[in-house]
Order: sequence, then C-alpha cells, then structure tokens
Amino acid sequence: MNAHVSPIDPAQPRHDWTLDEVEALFEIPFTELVFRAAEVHRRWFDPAELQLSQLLSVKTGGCPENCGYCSQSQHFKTATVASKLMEAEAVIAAATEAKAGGAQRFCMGAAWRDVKDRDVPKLAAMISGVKALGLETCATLGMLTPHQARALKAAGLDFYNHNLDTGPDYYDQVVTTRTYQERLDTLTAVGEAGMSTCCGGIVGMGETRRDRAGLLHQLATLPSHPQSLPINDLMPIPGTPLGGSTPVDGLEFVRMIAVARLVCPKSVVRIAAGREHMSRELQSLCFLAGANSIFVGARLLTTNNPGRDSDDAMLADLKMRPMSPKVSAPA
Ligand code: SAM
Ligand code: DTB
Ligand code: SF4
Repeated sequence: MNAHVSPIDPAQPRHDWTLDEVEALFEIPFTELVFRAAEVHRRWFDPAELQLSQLLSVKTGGCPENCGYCSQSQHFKTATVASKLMEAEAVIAAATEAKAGGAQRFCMGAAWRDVKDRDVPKLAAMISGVKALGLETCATLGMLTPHQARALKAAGLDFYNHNLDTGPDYYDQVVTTRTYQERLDTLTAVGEAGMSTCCGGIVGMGETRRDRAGLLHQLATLPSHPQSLPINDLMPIPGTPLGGSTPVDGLEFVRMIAVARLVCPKSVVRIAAGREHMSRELQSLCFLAGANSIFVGARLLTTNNPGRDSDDAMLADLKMRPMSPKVSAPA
C-alpha cells in the first residue's frame, strides 16, 4: 500500500457526515450492516459489557409542552396522574434501591418545559445525595440555562438527557411548543458546563427512514458526539396524538441501532423505551449491532420496562455483564 495514502478507518469518529451518507447506511444489506457495526463496536467497547441506567420520575405530569408522544403533557387526556416535585429524601431512597438492584446510573426525570431557579436547591440536594451513594447521576428536566447547567454540575450531576427526538424535517409534526434550535441550545449549555450529554430520539412516530437518518445525522454532526445515545421505540400512550402509530418493524429498529453505532462509534448506544415489547432475540440482535446500554427496573417514567428478574436472566443467558466504570471524553 502507498505509505502516503491513509485508508479511511470506519471506526474513527467523524463529524462531517452528510444526510445522504447516513441514509445510505440504512440501505446496506442487513447482515452486512450488523457485521460492520459489530466490528466498530469492538474497536471501542467490550461487546459483553452493558451500561445499566435506572429512571425515576421525580415530577410527573401537568407539562405545558405538547410532545405528541408523551403521557405527561397537559394538552392530552391520558391516564397519567400529575404530582409535585418529590422530596430529596424520597428520591435518595429510590436511588438506594436502584443501586441494590444493580443500576450504575440513576436518572431523574421531570415533566417540565424548563427548570425554574426556585427548584435548583432541591434538585441540587437530590443530585448530591444520589451521587454520594456512588451512583452516576443523570437528570432530564427540560431546557436549561447556562447558569442552571453550571449549578447542577456543581451539585454532582454527571449526565444531562435532552433528546432531539426526531429529524429536523419531521420535528414540527411531533412538537410545536419547543423548537429544534432550543433543544440544541440546551445541549450547548450542558456541554459548556462540563457535563456529559445523553441525547437521542424516538422511532415509531410515523417518520420516514430519511427522518430517522436525519436524527442520527444531527447527532453525528454535533461538535461532540453524545456520550450516551438513547434510541427509544415509541411507547404508544392512549389519548396522545401518536398513541395509534404503527409500530416500527424490529429489523428497522436494529438498523437504527447499527447506524447509530457507525456514525457515533464511541457513544454508548441505549435501547431505551420499548424493550417491554421486544423479544430477547430482538434485543440480542440490537446488542450485536452495537447497543451497549439499557434501562433497568420495572418502570421507565410512566410506563413499564422488563423487570429485574427477566433482565438478570437475559444477561446471564447472553453472558453479558455491567460495564466497568470509565471516564469517557467526548468524541
Ligand atoms: N420533560 C423533559 C423534556 O422532554 O425535555 C424531560 C423528560 S422527557 C419524558 C424525556 C424523553 O423521553 C423525551 O424527549 C422522549 O424522547 C422520551 N419519551 C417520552 N415519552 C415517550 C414515549 N411515550 N415513548 C418513547 N419515548 C418517550
Ligand atoms: C430517554 O431517551 N428515554 C427515557 C429517558 N431518556 C428520560 C424516557 C422514556 C420514557 C418512556 C415513556 C414513559 O415512561 O413515560
Ligand atoms: Fe413535557 Fe418532556 Fe413530555 Fe414533552 S416529553 S410533554 S417536555 S414531559
């Protein structure tokens, strides 16, 4: 080989993907796509390791946003019952249980459009209490200002989850009360405060494959790829505009995981919502295609997740184990 020509290494992170290139990855024959993603996965991770996060809804329902998939929006009549922000002690007690159940990261979710400064001291108490248990901390509280991001980081917040949800061309069909740019601004505030980013989206909302590629294209062309990249399979909520959506085919979900692994090779890619409806075999294909994180515990925020016993059995049968802790720099 000519020593002056370096071949393109498909496992090195790139930030210059075009939308057409990302869409073309979805067109690769299935087994070839999964094989390529598995190869890239092995370059950066031990494929037998899984990162385990657990969610708690610390403030449920009554949200002023109109995200068309969500049980917690006050725009739609759903079965979700609204409640106030939990006390820090109760959150820390739930995190203690999550840790005993094997969770590595504890993610606190609030049904807010944005954080109010008056709530920051209580949030800081929760975060520092959870961190003191030896858990990684994550929160998803809506939009954050740079000042709030710095305050939460100072309290011990390791990750902030803020999803782009879908591609920019389909976004307006899903939510109109918050712009795509506002989401990107929050991601910037999170990164500038020195927190790790958890950012992904949802499939199964009636979007096209190009929209799915559009979401991954946005993530892959961010200045830093998200450290955690959750792919949610829509949990259809009766009463919401998207409650009757046609589910995405399982093979297409695996393709989404594989393309995420290829375009963000160093991100921890999570099968987020939707495992409740997935067979062990489908989840195993996702792990082969580069997924290396799941939510554990019987509840997500307002919907169900496979319980600890069935996940423990699945991981034992697959001979997979919790990911060893490591500090990951943004790619
Ligand atoms: N309220 C905050 C916000 O939206 O910024 C944080 C919590 S919100 C529930 C976090 C994310 O969960 C959403 O952005 C969406 O991607 C995901 N999500 C919410 N409801 C879902 C559903 N029914 N199915 C799949 N994912 C869902
Ligand atoms: C993410 O991407 N998925 C999680 C977490 N980040 C906050 C939320 C899933 C919610 C599923 C629907 C529910 O339980 O209400
Ligand atoms: Fe509110 Fe978040 Fe649900 Fe949107 S996804 S309605 S912002 S809780």
